[in-house]
Formats: sequence, C-alpha cells, structure tokens
Amino acid sequence: MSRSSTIRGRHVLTLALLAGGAIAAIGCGRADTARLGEAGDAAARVYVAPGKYDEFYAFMSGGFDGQVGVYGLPSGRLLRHVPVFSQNPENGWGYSEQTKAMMNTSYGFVPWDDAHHPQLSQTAGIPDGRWLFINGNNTPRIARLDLTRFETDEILEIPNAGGNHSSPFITENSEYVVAGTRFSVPAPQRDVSIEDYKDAFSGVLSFVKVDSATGHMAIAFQIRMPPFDYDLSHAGKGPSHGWSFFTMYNTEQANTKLEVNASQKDKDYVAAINWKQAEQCVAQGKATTEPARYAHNIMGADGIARTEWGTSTKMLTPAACPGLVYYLPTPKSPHGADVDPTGEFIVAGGKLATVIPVHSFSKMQKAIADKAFDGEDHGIPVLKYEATVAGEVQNPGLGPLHTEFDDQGNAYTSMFLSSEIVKWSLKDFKVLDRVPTYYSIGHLMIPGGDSRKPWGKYVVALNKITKDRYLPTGPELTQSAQLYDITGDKMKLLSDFPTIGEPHYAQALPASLIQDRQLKMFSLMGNTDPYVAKNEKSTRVDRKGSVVHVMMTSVRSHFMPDKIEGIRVGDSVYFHVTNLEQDWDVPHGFAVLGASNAELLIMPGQTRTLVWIPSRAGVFPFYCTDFCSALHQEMQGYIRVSPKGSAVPVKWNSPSYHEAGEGKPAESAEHGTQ
Ligand code: RUQ
Ligand code: CUA
Repeated sequence: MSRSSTIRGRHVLTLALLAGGAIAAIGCGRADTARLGEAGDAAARVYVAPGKYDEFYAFMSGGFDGQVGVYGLPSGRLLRHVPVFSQNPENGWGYSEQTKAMMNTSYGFVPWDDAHHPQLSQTAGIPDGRWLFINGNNTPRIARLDLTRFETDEILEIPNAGGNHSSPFITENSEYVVAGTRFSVPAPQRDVSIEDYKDAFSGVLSFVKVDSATGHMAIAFQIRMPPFDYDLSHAGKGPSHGWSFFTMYNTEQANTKLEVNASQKDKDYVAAINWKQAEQCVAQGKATTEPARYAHNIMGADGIARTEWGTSTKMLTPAACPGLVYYLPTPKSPHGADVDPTGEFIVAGGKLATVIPVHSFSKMQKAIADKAFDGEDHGIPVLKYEATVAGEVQNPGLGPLHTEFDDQGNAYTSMFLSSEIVKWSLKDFKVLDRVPTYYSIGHLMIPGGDSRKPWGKYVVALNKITKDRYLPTGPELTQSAQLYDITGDKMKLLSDFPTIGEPHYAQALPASLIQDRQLKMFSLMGNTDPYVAKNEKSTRVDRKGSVVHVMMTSVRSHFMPDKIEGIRVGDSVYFHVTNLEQDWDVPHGFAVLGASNAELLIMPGQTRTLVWIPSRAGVFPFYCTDFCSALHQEMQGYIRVSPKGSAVPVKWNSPSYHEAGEGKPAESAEHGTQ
C-alpha cells in the first residue's frame, strides 16, 4: 500500500470514529515487526546501563492523578512521583500537619485535582531548571514545585475561574504564569439561570506574577472576556515577547450539548493578549478592584505550609484597555496554541480542522496597524484571517491538537484522530514525515520544544489510549508514553513506557541543569519546627488537656521514646517525629496502628507530624516503614492507651524523663493525673 492510500484509509477510519464515537476501531496498524537489527538499534538508543544516568529529566503531568511524574529520558525510567494537588499516603503529603495547608481552597480542604500542563521556569526563553509550574483543572489552581527538592512549594487558587485548563504557560522570563478558564461561569459566582449564559457568564483570564527571586506567585490582574471556552495557551517569545495567545472554542456560546452546538462555526479564535498593555492599563488605574476570596498556600522556610487568604483581584475589561486583545480567526474549535522558537509563528491545532493554520506574529502586528479588521466580537477587534495567517499545513492528518518544535526549523503536530505525529517544515509548511502513535496521541513533547532552545533529539508521544500495547490489567489499562528519535529525516519509534496517571503535557530539560543542585538533606541545626527535638535529650511528651504532644526522634535504628504511657481514648496525640540523620538517602518512616490517615516519611533533618486519635484502650505498636538499616525491623515502639478518665500518668522512656526528676516531668505531673 502506498503511503497516501494508507493515510486515506486512516482518514476514512477516523471519520467513522468521529461520527460514531467508536474508539474500538482504533488499533489497526500495529507496528510492523521491526527487523532484528533495527530493534537492536532502537534498544541501544534507549538503553541506559545500570548505574548510568539518563540524559534528560522529563516531567509529566499525572492528569487525574493530580501529581507530577519524573522520568529519565531516553530510558523512560520512573524516577519520582511528586504529589502536588493530591494527598499521597506514600510520604504523608497532605496528611501530615506540616503539609495539610497545601490543600486549602475557598471550597475547603480539597485533596485532589486534575493536573494537565507542567511548565518549567524560563530565563530568556530557555528552561532554567529552577521551578516547575502545573495547573489544577478542577478546583482552579496553579502549583509551583521546587526542583532542588522535587517538592511542591506553593499552590495558588484562581478565583473567578471554572476549570483552569489554559494554564500555566509561562512567559519568556518567568514574569507570569497564566490561567485561562476552560468553562465560563458567572464571575463572581452567583445564583443565575443557565439560560442566562450569554449575559451572566464570563471567561476570566488571569495573569499571575512570579517573583524572580523566590518564585512566589501573586495574581497581578484578571481580564474579563466573553463567555467562550479558553482551551490552551502559550506565551510569545523574542519578537512576540509581551504577548500571550489563548485558543478558544464554543464562540457559539452554547450552554448545552457542546459536542454539537459548539461545532457550528467554521472558525473560532485565538485571542492575542498584549500583557504589557495590560500592565500599563493596570498602572493607569483602569482595572477595578473586585472582591474575591481565594487560598494561597506557601511552604515556609521552616518546612510548614501556611495559607494566606486573598480578598480581591484587579479586573480589566478589553473595553477599558484598548489594544489589550485581538482575535485571530482560527478553524475549527482549536485546541493547542504553540509558538515556534523564533517567536514568529503561532500554530493552532483545530481539533476538527482539515488544515493546521499558522499565524504570523509580524503579519498580525501589521494587520493591527492597518486595522485589517473583520468587525468585532463582544467589542474585541477580529483580525482578517488572510491578514494574519502565514500559511496552512495541507493534509496533515486528522484531529491536530498540539505542536512542538525542534532546533532545525521543524514542527511536530500530534494528530489525535489519525493517531500519528506529523513533522512539517516552518519554511514552507509542507509535511515532511509522519509516524503512527499507539494510540490517540494527545500532547507531545520535545525537550525544550516550546522554548527558544529545543534540544531536538526526541519527541515523546503522550497517548490517550493504549489498547493492546501492554499486558492487560483488567478494565483499566496502563497509561503510556512513546519515545521517538527525531535526529534523522525520518522519525523513528524507539520505545513504549508506561506512566503513572494520564500524561497530558510534559516538559524536559538536560539533566545537567538540575542534577548538581539537589538538596541532600535538611539541616538539623537549622530546623525551626516548633516541635522539633534536635537530640534524644530533648524528646518528651507534653499533655495539654486532651491534646498530647510527643516530641520524638528517629535515627538508625530506634525511636526515642519508644515506650509511652498515660494516653487516653479520645486524646489528640501529635507525633512530632524528627529524623536526626544527617546523611543523604536515609529517610525514616512512622506509622501507628489504628491511625486513620497515612504514614509519615521524614527526610534527614526534618520534622513531620502525624495526628492520631486512639479510639480504644490497649497497647499499640508504632514502627518505621522505610527499610533504613539492618535493624530496621527492630525500629519499633509501643504506646499504651487507657480508658477516658484513667489516672495512668504520662510516662515515657527517654533521657529527658529522668532529668525531669522524681520520675515525672513537671508538665505531666500537672496535667497527667485527673
Ligand atoms: S489537553 S490532549 Cu488537557 Cu492539554 Cu490537549
Ligand atoms: Cu528507620 Cu526503618
């Protein structure tokens, strides 16, 4: 079969899919069994010998798992699973007293989200390895991870949004991360009829300032836009620095059956937002201050997360700030908005379009200067399609979604419906190569492939469906990525590797930008947790009414204290466990029988706190969960729980107990006997 007939065949198949929604039809076209030599070649390209390091760190969103997966490339080995929006019992994230506040939102404690788009911080348009940002789609939030610790340091809630999808999409020098609402909602929220969608709903785009020294986020301003769906975004760079581009669909403003009703128009828009203009308008007092309540959770230098509450935002409207927004007509329900490394081209993936439109930034500027408008929509100037479009990629395949770039002037677009990656040239917009993906590729990622400096060695396909690619695991099959070599003219599939959670977007950068800057342990002497015990002498048990604080230490291979009595049913027992180790790679765990939350995993020098409310009398073991030493199994202790009102005194075994004199420390003598 010739290539074109193969492709046509695929089109017919996928058109049938579109009509019938029958996903089961995908899955023809399994890779030809590669000749042994080729397979060996591919194996050698992804093989990282035992003890050797991968060349790239890749950060993949966990999708509805709410976390970030860290993988090595080219091996595809999973290095770390960093909890972000979701509680993680493996290390007590969101369970321990120090980390609980990270889950605070204006809706209360929300221990889950749907994470889609990781974005590495950039300097001069190049990933710099300082931070990773990622959006929470369901309860609108943006998180920031610190890449010296691979830990979430900050989560900022976005008010006036309903589904934070077009986010965080960072600007060239990490000035801003953005947050565009996927679903328009009444903003501020109020009780209105859904029928009043066109009048009462709006789509709010937020610009969140990133502090260049600390990375701390703060909502700088929001823009009240028409009630469309704001899907994806990317910031300008180089000549287009100062602009951000958002795709949108449902310019039909449907509020039901969007599947049909939001696919009526031939063209929707890319919104070009001039954020430098917005800054000026805000400085000139053109924004109105509106009340808004939102959580801002920050991990302190003491390792304790705290919530600050936002009370207002600055709202701009396009009407109050002329020149702030222009619409670029774009066929048809566009999804991805991707800017090439030069900053000149804005590629939009029209999910239902038959071509890939490529807008030109310089043409857009000329069109604005020439007022080449095709009227207005909601008072926002609509530029003429011909006036901004640099070209269209013809016959690219079906269902173009996202585009990444290499450093040779080529673009790579994911085709969801025809399950393939299509490589095309930014010079003439001609298709150069295509390669199947297994199956239904969503995002794709080239290390640095949305920056000014792609490291164009590999493209990773982030697939939505795996079907028959792996050993089956019941109704739910694994999520997966695929790695392709893009150094030659032809893309070449090297490997499949499963991922934790559904990979949406991903980012990658050379390992050298991160690997030597890792924190190996926390300084025990620098530990400022109010309940720290920096040595075994300062361990103790304090009762304050029905609240008991246990200041405990762990070191290979024992806890201090490891025998505690005088606890009563219904007490709130706070185990503050400090890991005394000052060595890399020696965490200790802590778990106690009957706890209703999760374990603690305490890093060297760190204090972590677990609350336990014993519900019955008895003697309960606690133990270290992390196999830390030859005597790890011996790392255990007991805590005795007496009935409510019992007179058993508080007592524990540690040097501090004896030093307190008469076998009873002052604290427990005062409170321990009623
Ligand atoms: S999306 S498969 Cu949530 Cu980024 Cu395009
Ligand atoms: Cu400490 Cu096992």
